[in-house]
Amino acid sequence: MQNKAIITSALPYANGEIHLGHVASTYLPADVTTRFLKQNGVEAYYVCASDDFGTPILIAAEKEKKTPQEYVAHWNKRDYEDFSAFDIGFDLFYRTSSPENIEFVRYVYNKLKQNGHIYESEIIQFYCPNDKKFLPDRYVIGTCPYCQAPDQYSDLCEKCGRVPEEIGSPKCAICGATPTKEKTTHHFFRLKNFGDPLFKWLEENQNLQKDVKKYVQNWITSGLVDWDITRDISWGVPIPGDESKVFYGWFDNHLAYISSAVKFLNDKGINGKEFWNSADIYHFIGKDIVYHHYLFLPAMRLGIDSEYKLPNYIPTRGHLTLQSKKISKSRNWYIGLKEFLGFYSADYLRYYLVSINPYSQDDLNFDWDDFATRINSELIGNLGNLVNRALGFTKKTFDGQIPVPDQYDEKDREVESKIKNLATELSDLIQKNHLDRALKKIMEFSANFNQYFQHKEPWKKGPGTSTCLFLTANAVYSIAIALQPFLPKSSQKIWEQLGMNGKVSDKHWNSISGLELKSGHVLGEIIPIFARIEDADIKKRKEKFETK
Ligand code: B3M
Ligand code: ZN
Repeated sequence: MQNKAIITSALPYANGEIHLGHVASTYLPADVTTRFLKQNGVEAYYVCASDDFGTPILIAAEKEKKTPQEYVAHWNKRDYEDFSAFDIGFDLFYRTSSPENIEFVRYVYNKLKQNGHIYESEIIQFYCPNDKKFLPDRYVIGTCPYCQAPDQYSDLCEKCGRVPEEIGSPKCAICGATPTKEKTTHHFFRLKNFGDPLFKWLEENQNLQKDVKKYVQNWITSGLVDWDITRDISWGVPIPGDESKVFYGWFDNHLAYISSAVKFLNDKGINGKEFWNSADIYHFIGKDIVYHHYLFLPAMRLGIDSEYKLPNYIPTRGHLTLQSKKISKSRNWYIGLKEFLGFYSADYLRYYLVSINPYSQDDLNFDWDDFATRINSELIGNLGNLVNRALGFTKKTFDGQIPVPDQYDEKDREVESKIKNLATELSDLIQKNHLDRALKKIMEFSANFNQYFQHKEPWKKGPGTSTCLFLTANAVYSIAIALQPFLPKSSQKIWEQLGMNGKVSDKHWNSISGLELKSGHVLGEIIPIFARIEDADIKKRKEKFETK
C-alpha cells in the first residue's frame, strides 16, 4: 500500500437523480475502498464532480426554461445531498464546469496541440433541418457499424461497447427525421499516435483486470480511430482559438478528476500536482465506459508527457439489474437512491449492494426478496445477534465489565487466532478489490463466534465463562472496526455500545487484530442495532415492479 491515494468515481451527469444502478458499481465500492485506505493511515482523498457539459444537458435545460448553469447547479446540489445520505464520503464533490476545470481543459488542449496530437479537419456533420441544429452524439440514433445492433446512439454502442466511427441509418433523436449532412470544421485528437504506448501501459500495469485489458488490447490491435473532440453547441468548454465551438464532454469530463483533486489539495496547502504524481490513482467505473477510461483518458495523459500520472487502478464492474431486468429511467424501472433511503437505512443498502457485487464485469441483480432475506438472516440473524448477545450477556452478568479471562482451552486459542488473523485476511481481499469477499469474511467471523458462544454456554456460568466473554467482546470490537468501511453508521453504534469514545473510523485497521478490549473495561448501553424487515413491507416495495 502506498501512503497516498486519490480515488475517483465516474462523474454523474448533472441531469437526473442518482439511482441504485449508479451507486452499486462505482460510488459504493470507491467509498468502501477510501474508508479502508484512510483507516490504514493512507492519506487518501475521494474526489468526484458532476458532469455538467454536453448536448443532453443543454436540451434538458432548455426544456425546463432554465439556463444550463442553473440546471446543473440544481443537480450538483441534489446529487451531493443524496450521496451524503448514503454516507458516500467525498472529500470534494465538484463540477466539470468549474473555472479550474475549464482552465485545465484548455491548457491540456494547447499542450496536446504543441505536441502534435491535434489537427483540424472539415467534416460532414448530421444536421436536423427540422430542429435547425447540428446533431452530435446522442441526438443521432442508428445501427452500430461494428456489431450491427440497431437503435444505438452515435457516440456509444451499448451492445459491443465501441464508439462507432459512423452510425448506419441515422435518425434525429429529437424528431425522428432523417438528418441532412452539413460541413463544419472539427478538431481531432490523434488517438492513432497512442496505440503502441497504450498497449505497453496496459501490458505493464498489473493492477488492471485481465479480461478488460484483453479486450481493450484487441481494440488497439484492430486499429484505433482519431477522435473528434468538437461539438457545435454553446454549452461546454470553448476551444482555444475557435471559441464558438466547444469540446466534446468526454474530452473535458475526466480531466475534472485531476483539476478537482488538484484544487482540493492546493486549497489544503498541499502541492496538488506533486501529490497526484506520488499517489496511487484509482478510477472506479462501470463497464460501459471502459473505452473512455482505458483509451482516451490514458492517451490524453500520455499526450501531455504524463505530466499527471496514469491510473494505477481502474476497478471496473458490471451493471445492476432490477428484479432481473435492465434498469431504465424512461420505463420507470429503477429505484432512486433518495426514495430507497426513505424506506431503509443506508447501511442495509450498503450491506446488500456490496454482498452481491463481485469484482468483475458480470451484471448483478437487485431483488427485493433477496434483499430482505440477506438483511434479516445475515446482517441481523448473524451479526446483530452476536453483538447483542455477547454485549448484553456481559452487561447482565458482569455488570457491563469485561471479565478477566481464565485459562485458554483449545477452542479459545482457535478463536483467538481468528481475531489475530482477521486484519490481514481482510486487508488482502480489499486491496485486491474483492469487497464482497471481505464482507463475507466478516460474516463468517461473526458466525464462528456465534457458534463458539453457543458451544461455551456462558449462561451456565461454568469454568471458561469469563474467557468466552472476554474473547467474544473482543471479536465484537474487531467487527466494529472491520465493518467501518462497509457500514459506517452501524459500526459507530457498535463502537459506542462497546463503551468506546471517539470515532471508530479514527481507529487504525490493525487494531482489528489487537485484542485491545481489556479486562475491567466498561461497556456502554446495549440496544439492538438493526430492525427486521417485515414481509408485508417488502411486498409493498415490490408492487411497483409487479404491475409491469
Ligand atoms: N458522465 C457517466 C457515464 O457515462 C459519465 C461518466 C464520466 S466519467 C469521466 O456513466
Ligand atoms: Zn430533428
